[in-house]
Amino acid sequence: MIDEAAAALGAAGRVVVFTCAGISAESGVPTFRDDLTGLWARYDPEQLATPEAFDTDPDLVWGWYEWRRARVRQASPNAGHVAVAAIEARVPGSVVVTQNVDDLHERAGSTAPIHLHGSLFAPRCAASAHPAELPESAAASDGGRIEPPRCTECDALVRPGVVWFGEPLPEAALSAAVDACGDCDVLLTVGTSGVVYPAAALPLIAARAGATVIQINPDRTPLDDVCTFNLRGTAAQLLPALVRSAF
Ligand code: BV8
Repeated sequence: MIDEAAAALGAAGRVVVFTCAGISAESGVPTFRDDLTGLWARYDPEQLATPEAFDTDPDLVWGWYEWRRARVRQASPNAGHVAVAAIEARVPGSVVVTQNVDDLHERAGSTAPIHLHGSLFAPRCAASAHPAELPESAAASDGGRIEPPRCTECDALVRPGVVWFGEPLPEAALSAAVDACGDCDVLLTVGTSGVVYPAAALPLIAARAGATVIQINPDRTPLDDVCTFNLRGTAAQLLPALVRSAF
């Protein structure tokens, strides 16, 4: 099956690579399905990643994002991220769309991945959305609660530059992603559980537009029936093999 999928990828003029938490798992960045560890073990990520949680306990939520930022800083892109950058190099005009808030695609050489859910490296004022400076060092360990910095303009709290549950996605990013998916020959979906919307609808948009949809995931997901090829395995194993066979 990987050779058939590779043939479709090799023949494609317009490719969308849609990546999610699974592609960063082999870099040591926990997915949302993985249980949180240490101090965070007793929290549900979907509870912490909400405006309500930040209103209730900003130090807890800021501490959690600083802990995640420290983990990403310590991590390195894996062969999956590198293969995505290789696809971009081989297929001009290909688009990388990610749900991830880490910067591993950029560190692997991807030019301008579309971050649907924001970034750990773009804090902003919680009141005016004015961009804010990142504190010097991210919390080194399970630092727990950390008081968020204050906005230099209006002294309001600074919040992480991510999209929380219940918040709308950045319009420009979402419409660029929807347009690219509605007009591609091949969409590669890598390491998503396919449950978080509206992002999870993107492979469906591509399939309905007649694209070949290739899924890479060690497990079954709700996207299986939408996909032309379901490749069971990990991103760092299968993406390089797919690229080698396609180009
Ligand atoms: C909104 C940033 C409206 C923050 C994130 C329709 C139906 C049902 C619910 C909804 C719906 N529409 C909206 C909702 C509500 C909600 C939602 O989808 N809830 C879900 C949980 C049911 N959506 C929202 O709230 C969205 N906003 O709808 O706003 C609105 C509109 C106008 C005005 C006001 C409001 C916002 C959603 C974005 C939330 N922010 N992240 C942060 O990171 O802290 S989501 C976050 O979780 C990630 O970004 C990612 O998107 C998601 C995790 O999903 P995955 O990436 O798929 O990862 P997961 O851990 O789930 O799975 C990992 C997969 O990888 C597994 O399948 C595993 O098998 C695989 N894997 C593991 N290892 C590997 C691997 N694969 C390959 N290789 C490996 N090595």
